[in-house]
Amino acid sequence: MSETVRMTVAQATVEFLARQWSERDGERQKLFAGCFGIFGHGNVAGIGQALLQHETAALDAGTEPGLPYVLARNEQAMVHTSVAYARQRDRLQTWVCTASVGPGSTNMLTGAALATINRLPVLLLPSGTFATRRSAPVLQELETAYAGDVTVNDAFRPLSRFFDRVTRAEQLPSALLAAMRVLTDPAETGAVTVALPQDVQAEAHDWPVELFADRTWHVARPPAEPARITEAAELIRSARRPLVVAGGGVHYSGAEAALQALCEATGIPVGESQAGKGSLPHGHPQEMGAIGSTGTTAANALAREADVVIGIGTRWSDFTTASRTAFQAGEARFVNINIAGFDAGKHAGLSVVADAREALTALTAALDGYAVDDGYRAEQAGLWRDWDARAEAAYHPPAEVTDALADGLLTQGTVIGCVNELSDPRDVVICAAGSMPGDLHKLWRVRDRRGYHVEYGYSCMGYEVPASLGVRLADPTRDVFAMVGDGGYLMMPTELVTAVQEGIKVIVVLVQNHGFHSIGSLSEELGSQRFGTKYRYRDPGTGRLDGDVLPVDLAANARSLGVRVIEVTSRNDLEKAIRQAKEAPGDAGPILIHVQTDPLVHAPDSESWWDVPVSQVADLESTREAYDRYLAHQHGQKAFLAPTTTNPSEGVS
Ligand SMILES: Cc1ncc(C[n+]2csc(CCOP(=O)(O)OP(=O)(O)O)c2C)c(N)n1
Ligand SMILES: [Mg+2]
Repeated sequence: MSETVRMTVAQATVEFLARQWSERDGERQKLFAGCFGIFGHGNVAGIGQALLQHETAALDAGTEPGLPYVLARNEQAMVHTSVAYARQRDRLQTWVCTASVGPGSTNMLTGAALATINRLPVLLLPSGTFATRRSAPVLQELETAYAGDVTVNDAFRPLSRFFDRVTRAEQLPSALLAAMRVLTDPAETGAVTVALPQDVQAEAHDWPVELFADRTWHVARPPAEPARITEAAELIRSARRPLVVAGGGVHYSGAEAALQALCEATGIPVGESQAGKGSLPHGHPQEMGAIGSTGTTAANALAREADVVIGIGTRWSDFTTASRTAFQAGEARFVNINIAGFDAGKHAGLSVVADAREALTALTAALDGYAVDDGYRAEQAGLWRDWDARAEAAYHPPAEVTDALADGLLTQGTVIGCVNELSDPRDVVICAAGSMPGDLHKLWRVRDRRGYHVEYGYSCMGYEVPASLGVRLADPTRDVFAMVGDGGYLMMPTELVTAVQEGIKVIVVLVQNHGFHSIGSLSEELGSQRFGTKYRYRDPGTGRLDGDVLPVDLAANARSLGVRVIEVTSRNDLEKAIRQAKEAPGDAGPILIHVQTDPLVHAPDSESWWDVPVSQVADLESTREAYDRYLAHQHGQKAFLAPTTTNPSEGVS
C-alpha cells in the first residue's frame, strides 16, 4: 500500500490544483493563478474551508498560497475575468472558479459558453446538491420528476469540453487528471467543469500522497504532416491573389513572427479576425487590418478577388467571412491551418492540422522562391493608404462633423482615436459587445501582439469590466482600457468592487449613448425602426419608448461603488482624463472615464454584409424594403462545398 494522507474531497482538490503547472517551449508556469469564488451553503464548508486552510498554512509558513482566493461579486463575471486572464497568457494559465449550489453555479453558464466558444481554458467547480440525498430537496435543488440524478449542473454539459460529477471521493483523481489534460490541450481546451456535491466536498478520504506531487502538463506544438505542407504550398504557388486570414490561433501559438516571415518572403497580404487582430503590427506593408463584416475596405477588396485563402487559427465565423459573401472569386480555394481538426475542415478547405507557428515555418520553407507580383503589392499599398486615411478621419473628424454635434457629445471614432493615441503601445484595449467592437476592429491601431482584446466569439455584454481585471492581473506592466457601452455597463459593473477591494488598476471608458446604438442601427437596416433599443421614457402620448432620455447617471453609479470617476464633455477633457488615468499608480484601483457620444455618427463603412434574417412577410413598408435588400445580399452567399485538392482527378474543373 502506498502512503496516504487523510483530507476532505475539497481539501484534496485545492491541494492538487495548487500543484499543477503548464509548460510549452521549455517554459513552465503555474496552471492556475488562483481561485475566484462566491460562497454559499453549497461550498462554504467544503471548498471554502479548504481554501482557508490552504491560505492559513501558507501565511503561517511565511509563503504565498499556491492557490490564492479572490472574492468576486458575480459568478458570471468571475468566469469572464478568468477567461480574459487565460487569453492574455496565451492559454497557458487560467483560474479556478468555485460557486455555490443552484443559482451561484448556473450564473457561471454564460461564462462557460464564452470560454468554450473562444477556445479558452477555465476550470469551473459548481457545487451540487447532496449526493446522499439525505436532506433532499435542499434549498435551490431542481427536483426533476422523471430522473433522480439530474441537477441544474447538467446544463454545463453542452457548454464544457469536459464534464464530470464527483459523487464518490474515489472518483476525484480521475476527474481532476482528465480535467487538466483537456485544459492544457490546445485543440480541446475551453470550459472544463467538475461538479462537486456539497456533502461530497466535506467527506474525508485517504488519498495516495503521489496525487499531490507537482505535475507539469506539456502544451503540445504538433507539426503538420509534411505532405500536407507540400500540397498547401503547391496550391499557394498556383495563386495570383493569395490572402491570409489570421485568427486567434496565431496569437495563442505565438506565431506572429512566423507569419511576418511568411508575408515578407512572399508578399501575401493579411486580413485579421477579431481574435487575430494584431497578428501583424499596424503599418506593416502586408497588414490589411480587419476582415469581414467589420473589416477594412482594403482587406475586403482583396478578399473579394482572392483565389487562394489561407486561414490560420480561425474558426471562420460569419463575421469573418461576411456571412460567406467576402470571397467572391469563383475559383477561391481554402487552406486551413488549425490545431483543431474541426476548424481545419471548414469551407471544404485543404485541412492542415497543426500548431500555427510550426505550420507557418514549414510553409515558408516550402514556398521558397514564390512571391506575388509587383502589381498585387502595389494594389495592397494603395488600398491600405485609402483605408488608413478614412481611419485617420474617424480619429480626427472634420469640423463639419464636430460642429454638428450637440454640446458635450463626441463621436465614437474620436473616443477610439484619443485612447489609441494616448495609450502606450503595450497597453491593452478590451471590448465585447455593442457598436464598439466593430469600430475597434476597423479602427484600432495595434502596436503589440497582446494589445487588442475584443471578445467576439460570444460577444457577451458585460464581459468588458470583469475582463479588464483578468487582463491586468495577467500583466500588471500594461494599462488596460475597457471600452464599454452604457448597455454593457449596466449588465455587469459588479467587478469594479472587486477591483476596489484588490487595488487592481483598470481604466474603464464608459460610452454613454442612452441605449443600444449597435442594435438600433441594425434594427433600422432590417426595417425594424430602432424598436425597443433606446433608454427613454415611455411617451404617454405615443405609448412608445420615445420620450425623454432617462435620468440615469452612470458616473454617480460608478462613484457609489468606490471608483474614481472622471466625466468629460470635450476632446480636450478626454485627452486630459486619459493622461490622468495613465499617471495614476499601479495599485490605484479602478478609474472610470464617462464620455457621451452621438450614436448617429458611424465609423467608415466596411463595404460588407452580415446575415441577419428579415421577415419574409410584413405589414410595415420599412420591413418589406429591408427584405428586398436582404434577398440581394443573400444572392452573393457562397456555399464553399467544392473539394480543395491539388489532385487533377478531383475538385472542380
Ligand atoms: C448578454 C448579451 N445580451 C444581448 C446581446 C445583444 N446585444 C448586442 S449589442 C447590444 C447593445 C449594447 O449596448 P451598449 O453596450 O450600450 O453599446 P452600444 O450598442 O450603444 O454601442 C445588445 C443588446 C449581447 N451581445 N449580449
Ligand atoms: Mg449604448
